[in-house]
Amino acid sequence: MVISHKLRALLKTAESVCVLTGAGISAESGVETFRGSKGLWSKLKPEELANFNAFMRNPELVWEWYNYRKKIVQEVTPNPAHYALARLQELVKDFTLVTQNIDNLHIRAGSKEVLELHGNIERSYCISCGKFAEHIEVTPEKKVPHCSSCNGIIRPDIVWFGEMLPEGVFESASDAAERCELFLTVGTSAVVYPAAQLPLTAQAHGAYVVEINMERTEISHRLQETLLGKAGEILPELLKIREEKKE
Ligand code: BV8
Ligand code: ZN
Repeated sequence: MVISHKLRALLKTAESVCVLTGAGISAESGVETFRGSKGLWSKLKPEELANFNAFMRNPELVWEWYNYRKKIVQEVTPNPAHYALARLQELVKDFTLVTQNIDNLHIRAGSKEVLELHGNIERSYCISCGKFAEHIEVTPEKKVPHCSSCNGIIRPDIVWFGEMLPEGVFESASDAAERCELFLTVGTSAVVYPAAQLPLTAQAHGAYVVEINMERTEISHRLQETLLGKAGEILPELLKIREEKKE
């Protein structure tokens, strides 16, 4: 993999860096991605599951899907890509990590103040009173958890299609994209908006935008550089260049 002089120089000097991650960064941990041949969506259609109406129509099915994903997520561990970003955050003064993932792996790898655009599978809340549910047990008989205060239906704290992103989170992510010198987009097919807008915002504000992905995406042609390969191999390489700066 060839790293350009420009990227090498920025890795040594940049003091403002913004990173957007997608499902691809968790692939090497064993978490399925959404699109692509073996992707989650190949078996299930997002409109059938990841939207509020589908949930209200069939909460059992949607809970079954999220419990299946929650089980996987709890069984896997962060991979070198997650750890490289957690370490990079310690070396860059103004560092913002924005993720589309709901798998909690960045937090488990030690990243701080992660901007979770699409929520987090470890959190759930009551759709009637909004109370966050602590650790909920979904028993086989009671497939859909109900609120301990008002008995309302509990839903995963995840942003479904057609839903607004959490208050203020996308704004903070856009601010970071606007002010950064270096923007990395890692492991995302860049088809879901408004998340996919962030690399383009960074680009429009003069940042050097680098894509790290297994394949080219819909925005590759608009970016300065695409490094094709595994995030778990490439990100540790980029971190090494930053670490050299320290000596
Ligand atoms: C909103 C639920 C506004 C959580 C998800 C028409 C055109 C444009 C936009 C729209 C449109 N119609 C509707 C929209 C808006 C819609 C959208 O963007 N739809 C797309 C599909 C067309 N967006 C929304 O609805 C958003 N809300 O816009 O509200 C609004 C305005 C007014 C009033 C009300 C609302 C909400 C978006 C959030 C949706 N939730 N999922 C869950 O169950 O997880 S989206 C889902 O896709 C996931 O959350 C995931 O995060 C997201 C993006 O997927 P990726 O992370 O990119 O994963 P993917 O598999 O696609 O790609 C992985 C990549 O990694 C691949 O390229 C692969 O090659 C690579 N890879 C694999 N292995 C590796 C690797 N790379 C590196 N290393 C490896 N080892
Ligand atoms: Zn309630």
